[in-house]
Amino acid sequence: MVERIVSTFKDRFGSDPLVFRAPGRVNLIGEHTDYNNGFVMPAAINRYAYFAIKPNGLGLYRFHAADFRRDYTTPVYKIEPSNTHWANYLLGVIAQMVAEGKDIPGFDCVFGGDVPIGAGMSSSAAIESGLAFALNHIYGLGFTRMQLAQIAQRAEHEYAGVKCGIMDQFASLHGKQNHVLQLDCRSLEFEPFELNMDNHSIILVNTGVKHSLASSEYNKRRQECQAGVDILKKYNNSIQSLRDVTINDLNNHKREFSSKVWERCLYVVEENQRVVNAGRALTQKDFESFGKLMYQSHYGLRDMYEVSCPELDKLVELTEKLDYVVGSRMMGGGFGGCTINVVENSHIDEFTKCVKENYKTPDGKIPQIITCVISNGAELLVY
Ligand code: GAF
Repeated sequence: MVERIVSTFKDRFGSDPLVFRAPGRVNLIGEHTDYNNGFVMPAAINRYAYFAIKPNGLGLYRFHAADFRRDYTTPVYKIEPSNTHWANYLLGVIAQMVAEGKDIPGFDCVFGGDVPIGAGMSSSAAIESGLAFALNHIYGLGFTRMQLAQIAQRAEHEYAGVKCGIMDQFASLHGKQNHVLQLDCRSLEFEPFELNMDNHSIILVNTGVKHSLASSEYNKRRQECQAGVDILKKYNNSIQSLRDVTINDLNNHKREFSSKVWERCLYVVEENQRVVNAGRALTQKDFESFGKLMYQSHYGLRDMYEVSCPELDKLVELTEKLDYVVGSRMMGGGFGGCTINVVENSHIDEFTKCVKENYKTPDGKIPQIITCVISNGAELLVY
């Protein structure tokens, strides 16, 4: 991948670039909690967006998307959302840096990667975070990794139209080899803890579908959670987000909630508690309890938060009968993408065989099955 990006850069722009990469992520548990100021447990994985980049002194941003063989060029004074969908992830980052008062002179950039698109593994966050990290380095902008994550998150809000939380960009920038990151999305404090899964592995199965309502429903969930907070804060003005809400609060005011909003809020409050319990289970190497929490998370996402889909449900249901799978659930925003599974190492082949025999993607293919290696966050590469 690095060679391909560098040689494409040399062919197109005729000089030697610096090369950066930023990873995609998995999330062990804690879904749709980040934008509710709650807890998440992501980890960066060995799938990356790569960037070959160099200032050009021409007053132009010149991008080449190696995976689609497409170009996009714009003068530095004209940063605005584009009709070219992929360019928005990059332009959004520049726009946010400019909004922070930084001067971003023209540069050339070839990028590409191997984070599957639409699989819930944060290919877009890897692109935003990777460019943010690269620009911070080449122009000496002085942002911290957390500030870069916030810039990348705002880029997604403003230029991609998805009002995402901080989890994906955070994980792409802060990943640590063999560690999961337990993040408190309210204080932004986090603790990387070593993931010692003994004789288990984390395996993703890609449904091969991404339903088109993913981003509109995502933004709707955010609004529904806010609607719940607005009700509860009339009674307790210290409530700023669902993170500050207890199940008692919800029960006490249930009559004021529509049934949908109540279920959304209850899911989030319960999921936050699951992340805390899951952290404890993992440190005690109690994989059975951890697995149960994963299933509960999935059922909540399916029945109360309503962001799953038949393909994800089918893959999770398939594992319920397999005693060598300790836990399984949909991962990420939902409406397609991957399930995350914790599987005993001695049965990985059996698991793979079972999935292949019982699930086909909508175009009739065998689903992609990925064994995850937990990796470092965004970095400069020596090539
Ligand atoms: C997507 C978003 F980008 C994240 O911020 C997070 O909300 C996730 O969905 C759901 O947990 O990946």
